[in-house]
Amino acid sequence: MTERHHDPHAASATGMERAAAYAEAYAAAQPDPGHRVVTVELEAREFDWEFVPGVVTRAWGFNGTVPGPTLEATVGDVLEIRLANRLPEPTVVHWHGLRIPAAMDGTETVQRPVGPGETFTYRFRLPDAGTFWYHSHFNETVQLERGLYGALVVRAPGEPVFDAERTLVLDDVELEKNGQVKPPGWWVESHDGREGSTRLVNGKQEPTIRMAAGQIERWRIVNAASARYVLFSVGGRPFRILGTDGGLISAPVTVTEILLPAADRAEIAVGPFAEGETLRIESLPFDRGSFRAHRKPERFATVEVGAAAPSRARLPERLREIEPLVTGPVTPNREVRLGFGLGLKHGVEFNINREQHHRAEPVRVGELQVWDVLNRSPVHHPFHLHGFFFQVLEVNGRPPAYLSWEDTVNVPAFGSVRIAWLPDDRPGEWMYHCHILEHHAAGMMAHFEVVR
Ligand SMILES: [Cu+2]
Repeated sequence: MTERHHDPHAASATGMERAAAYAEAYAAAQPDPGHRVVTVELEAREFDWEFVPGVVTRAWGFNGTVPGPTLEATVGDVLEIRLANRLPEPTVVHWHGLRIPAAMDGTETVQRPVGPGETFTYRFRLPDAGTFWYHSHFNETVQLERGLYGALVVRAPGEPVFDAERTLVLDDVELEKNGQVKPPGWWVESHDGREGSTRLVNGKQEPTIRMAAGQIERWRIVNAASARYVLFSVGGRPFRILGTDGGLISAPVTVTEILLPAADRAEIAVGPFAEGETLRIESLPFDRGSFRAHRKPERFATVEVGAAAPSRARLPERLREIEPLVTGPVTPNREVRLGFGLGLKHGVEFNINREQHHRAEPVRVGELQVWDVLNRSPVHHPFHLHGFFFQVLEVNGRPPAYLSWEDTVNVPAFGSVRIAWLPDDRPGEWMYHCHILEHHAAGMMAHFEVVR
């Protein structure tokens, strides 16, 4: 089933205007002195993939793997991605978490979808270090579920040193008896979003990760699942949070679990462990208000700790300084109400401010935005803002445990999150939406313009 939602509130920019904005953004994308242009060919196509060993699934992905290749570069580099679409349907690629020009955001709002057999080049300078990801932003409930996503790692000089680094892209997939990805469903799935029973790390079902005893690793975790919230645990052991969506936090925070809603990222320092230990990487029970509850831990992978190796890891007390956008009392200038109704098309019709595919008020460059995101529904929603980082001021009226830069935040059922963000000079069409793909498709999203 191909879901092409009619979206009456999308931008009304003409093809000429879009082309001009694209040409301007392309020309402006120049590397910093001493930096380079990292060129990547990405081919979106269908291929055979074994999510489960011995079970052949027709997947959709980039360059024949799920996830697609992990793209790596340094702040100040330009990334140039030449996308070739060999799928039987259109696609676009969204650069999730990147503060790049609107014309390169990779949505149907800012570009014509790339048709089968067509190519499109994204080109932008990388402004921030962190763990990001790229994914289809077209017919998402099908295209992401089949594997059209990958990680993007941007480094900066002077980052903390670890013994090893891994990128763990979490996902789940629902396979039918014949091994093929189950097409999108209705009712329960429209409410909960798709949660597959086959849990994946880097495209493989519950793999084994081998670590050396005595070492500390930096793990970059991306939750690429359509809907699943992962309450991430490594055998219940303490680990340190180093960073979130928008890069490093001020100082490491020690926890035993971290909640990763759909689309969220975290960077953590893991270890040291002792030789011979076996630890489960799992999602602990978490109730997000879905019909299908998670009452038991669910395994994503297993860590096997081998012989000891020397450690050169050094974890500084301070990671970087983050200036708060808001320091005193503040008056919100927008309410974003996440709501729902019932309808025939999707079953549960999720909306924003009572409107599916809402058209919201523009914001002006340089004017501080303080938004109350209010959840008027009995399920949690991961709220995602395209193209800009925000700081979370309050969750259900309380300040968060630490200051961070985010592009995705969980808004608890019947709860609220207050965020602050500053539109820098990147005018154009942007959006915010729930990152449960079924909710997004049903219309829990808003378009808005950043204007000068
Ligand atoms: Cu949602």
